[in-house]
Amino acid sequence: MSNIREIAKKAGVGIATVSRYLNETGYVSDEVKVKIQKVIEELNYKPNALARAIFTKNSKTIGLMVPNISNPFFNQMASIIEEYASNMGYNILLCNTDDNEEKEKKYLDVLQSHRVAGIIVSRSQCGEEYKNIEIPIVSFENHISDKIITISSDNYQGGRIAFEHLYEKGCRKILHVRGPQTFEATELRFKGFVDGAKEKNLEIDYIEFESDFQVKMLKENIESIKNIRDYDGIFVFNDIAAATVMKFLKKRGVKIPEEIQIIGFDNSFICELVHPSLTTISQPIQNLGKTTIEFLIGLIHGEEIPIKDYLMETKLIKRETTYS
Ligand code: XLF
Repeated sequence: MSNIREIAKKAGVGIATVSRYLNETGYVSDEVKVKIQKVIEELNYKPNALARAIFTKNSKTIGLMVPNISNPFFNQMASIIEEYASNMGYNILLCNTDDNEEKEKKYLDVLQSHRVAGIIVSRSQCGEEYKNIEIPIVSFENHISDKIITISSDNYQGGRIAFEHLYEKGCRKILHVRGPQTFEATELRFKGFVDGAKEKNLEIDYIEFESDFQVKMLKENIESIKNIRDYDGIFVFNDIAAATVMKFLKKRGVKIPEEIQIIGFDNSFICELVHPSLTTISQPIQNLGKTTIEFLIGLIHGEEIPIKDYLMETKLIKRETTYS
């Protein structure tokens, strides 16, 4: 494989000039740039990214940890982040943690050893591990520490909106399918929903899902509900789980929305793929993704961004699983 010495020799310039050109660390005239670039292409030279990262202190690579790549919400979020990062000259190293603490810790080590310039972590299941990390970090949803920016939707408000909608549409026997208790976002949705119900002196039943990443697991959970026809409204903690609940209801011959109205959370593309189309609470995914990556790149470039929790508004998207 060709190296920097050969490039310098073939281009008739010094090694230091080639290094300045490759690492963008100093002046190189336009004429010399063209010469060097021509030789690079002739030799099909590929710079050693890791060596360059150590030298320039910016690998131009960002670690993106997602909890569940098969959830439509997170694959949509990952592609928004990837597109923005790429436009800013950054590459993404994607890690799927499966909401597993050990996997997250392992990826944290891997990302650091690859000298990433910064890390975005979604729904983190760790805390301590982030304390001594010096590279910029932005957290999506779970709050890790007061030294790390957290970005999320206003999940509490979303839970309240979901309750108000079901109540307004006449539901009085309501079931909530709650997310795992380690998901801060879905716990807030649950709290907002229950607080709304309390104001109307209504009791809410709930069952808890253990995860959102295996449809099979969700299915087993929902199939354990025997008395589903006792309910006239269901709020499910996210859209992928809501689609699973809908499948189960239909299998039991329940008419949606005539017998049971149902509402999800996210506004991911599956809302339009299921039948009837799913009413949901939208997370402003475009804005969440863009702000997360913008903040991270800002921190990498040394910008002063206030370290706090940033909340983004949610809103009701009415479709066919609730009355219009
Ligand atoms: O972590 C929460 C639960 O699932 C996240 O925002 C999601 O709603 C995505 O589907």
